[in-house]
Amino acid sequence: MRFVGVPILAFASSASAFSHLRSTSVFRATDSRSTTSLSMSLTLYGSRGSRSPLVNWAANELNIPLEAGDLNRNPHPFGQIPCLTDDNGVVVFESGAILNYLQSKADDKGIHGDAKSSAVTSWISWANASLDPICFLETPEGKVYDTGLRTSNKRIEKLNQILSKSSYLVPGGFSLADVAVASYLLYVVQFFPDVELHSKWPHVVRYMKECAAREGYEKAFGSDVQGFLLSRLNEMESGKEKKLFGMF
Ligand SMILES: N[C@@H](CCC(=O)N[C@@H](CS)C(=O)NCC(=O)O)C(=O)O
Repeated sequence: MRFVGVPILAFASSASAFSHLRSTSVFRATDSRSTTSLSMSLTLYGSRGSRSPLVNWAANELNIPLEAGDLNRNPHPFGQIPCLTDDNGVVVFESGAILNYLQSKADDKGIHGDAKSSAVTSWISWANASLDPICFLETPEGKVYDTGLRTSNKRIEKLNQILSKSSYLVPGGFSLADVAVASYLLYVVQFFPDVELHSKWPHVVRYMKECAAREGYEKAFGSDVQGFLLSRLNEMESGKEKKLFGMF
């Protein structure tokens, strides 16, 4: 989903333009006349002038009350809004994942039963909504012409920091969050084998290697793809330039 050309959101998506909102209090979301009964309270880190009101709208429609979070304590891994927490350790980021979470609460079932499943869902959404357009630059006709990983990028920089502290994205080990995120990163090396990632993001390269080395990856993509990727990622680690053409 792109918001290019919508002035208020374009303004809010700039990190520096956004910084003044951190001290601004956030409005309370819901009409509390007939609320969905929840055993915990939900906190939304968000602000007017961003896309977080779409979460408030969903909560209003479902009659789910939301507390306003202090933006200085926003736990979103990339510091963005919206982000939603509950008091059982659940953190959900990406607006689409938050809507899924709210719907599952209203239905009293669903994929967000605990902190791990909500984190996995959030990363899957992030991979699709945010990582994909960084990895693959498209013409207006939708043709991929290059990767955004040739230049510095603050999201990948943050991902590198996250992966410097933990092997995988969600505590507890490898999960579908890693399938979602590593798939895109590894496709970049398949399509653009000359790209160099290690000097900028060594922890991301370490992570890509561990994910690509998995048996499940080999079974899905084939041993030739796996072998090519591992050899190219090893070359990056040892500082070698890519001299030959890649797989495609
Ligand atoms: N795909 C994300 C996009 C989140 C996003 O770009 N949020 C903007 C506000 S609308 C933001 O936090 N910008 C500040 C930043 O990127 O540092 C979602 O749907 O939640």
